[in-house]
Amino acid sequence: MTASRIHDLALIIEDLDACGRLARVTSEVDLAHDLAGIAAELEGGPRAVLFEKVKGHAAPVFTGLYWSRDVLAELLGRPERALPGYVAQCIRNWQQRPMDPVVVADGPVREVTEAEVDLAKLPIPIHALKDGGPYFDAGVVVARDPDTGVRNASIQRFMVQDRDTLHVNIDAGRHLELYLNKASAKGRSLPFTLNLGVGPGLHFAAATPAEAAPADTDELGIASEFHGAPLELVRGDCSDVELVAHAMYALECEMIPGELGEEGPFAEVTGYYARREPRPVVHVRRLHRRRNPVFQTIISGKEVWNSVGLLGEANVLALVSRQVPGVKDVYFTHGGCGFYHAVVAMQQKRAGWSKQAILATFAAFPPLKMVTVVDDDVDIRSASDVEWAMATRLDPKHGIVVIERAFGHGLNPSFPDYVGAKVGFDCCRAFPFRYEHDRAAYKKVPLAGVAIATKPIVTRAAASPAATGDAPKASGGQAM
Ligand SMILES: Cc1cc2nc3c(=O)[nH]c(=O)nc-3n(C[C@H](O)[C@H](O)[C@H](O)COP(=O)(O)O)c2cc1C
Ligand SMILES: [Mn+2]
Repeated sequence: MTASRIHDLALIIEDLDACGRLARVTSEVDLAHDLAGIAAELEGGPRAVLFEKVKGHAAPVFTGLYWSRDVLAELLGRPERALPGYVAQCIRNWQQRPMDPVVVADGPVREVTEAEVDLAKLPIPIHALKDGGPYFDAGVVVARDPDTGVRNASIQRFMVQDRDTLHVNIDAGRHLELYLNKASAKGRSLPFTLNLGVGPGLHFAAATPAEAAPADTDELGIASEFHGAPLELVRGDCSDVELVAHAMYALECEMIPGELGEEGPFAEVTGYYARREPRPVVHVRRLHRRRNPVFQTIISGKEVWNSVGLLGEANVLALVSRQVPGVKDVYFTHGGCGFYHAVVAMQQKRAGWSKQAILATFAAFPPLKMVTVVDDDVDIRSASDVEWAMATRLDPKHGIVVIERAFGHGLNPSFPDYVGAKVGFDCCRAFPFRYEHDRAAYKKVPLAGVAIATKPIVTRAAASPAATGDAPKASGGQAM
């Protein structure tokens, strides 16, 4: 897939289909729970999914673009393990010489402007069983700093309240919160656009953490870097905030400071429901769309772990490898929700630097709760390999760092009101290295040239499911 096509979700879907990376669900599906239920079964598989027939709607629903790093690697034309380094490089390029977006005269997102806003016309799914309603959870918010006019991009979840009202969750410390507070101080409302159905360049730009993209920079330029060309915007009708020219839908919205409405529950990236609480109200003033739009949704889980997680990894790698010589690679584990547990690989150069790596990693990404540092002979993407380092190299008396009452991520139930304890595990060999910590290794022998004879495996009665009383699992439908 070429960089010049990843700015447009319609082209991405075409390309995924052409290389066998798209599953089409052709049965009719209900937006309430069924669509997400099917997506949850297919989550993490080798294909993204297009729900072609959605009950009561003409537009299809697309999901799964980020749930497999293999698909992402294919999309970005890079080996999977090179992704954090590639993303870090794009962000570094942008920091050094930003390629600002351009405003163009027209774009696909303005093919249709609805005479009146009616969100019931959009195929917005209800995901988990206890979710408070249908949600936009994959749209990119573009807003302007009320003081400086600098643009910001972010992703927030929006619960649909009625035909033209949303309630939004803005986590503490987000730039959108800062902008809303600034608008409030000026006694003004905050206009923004919500752009639905975009490619990974813009999605990543929006998910770039504040530590890499401070509030005084236009982080839309990060998308330009991924695309290899300036991101295209078009003017809206209601304010000076632009729409993303190649989005599927763009909603022109307004928040009036102080206006709150109940939002939640929502099945979150943590595997828990986010609580229902009063959160900012959003008025949708205008709705633009393509003539044939596709609605993108993300079920909280692997897709977020691979997008927020990948951006977090890239940023930690960029910052920490500069601060602590010897840091080679970073992985945000899926068990850690892509947010809370970083595993860092390093080649130790001096005693004590593995502890420095723990401190620098926590500083580089505030939502982290756990940091595990291992030597670079450990596969940081393998939970059992990391456990091996912990089981054989961690000195529990001196290698565990606990930081109490630190700022963390409010969605994590062990951080009530964003405050909790963090823990770092130094699972590196004692430095300088001693013989007993040398990892045993075998000669790498390619099996291609080795003749191996086998017989089919025969399962004896005692090991078969029938003998243990477990019924074999029914296998309906086509395997993905
Ligand atoms: C799919 C997805 C959903 C997200 N949902 C929210 C959300 O509901 N609220 C929020 O504050 N951040 C959410 N985030 C994280 C922010 O978008 C992300 O941290 C971003 O960097 C914030 O931008 P800012 O640094 O400009 O504030 C989400 C991220 C992704 C990828
Ligand atoms: Mn920002």
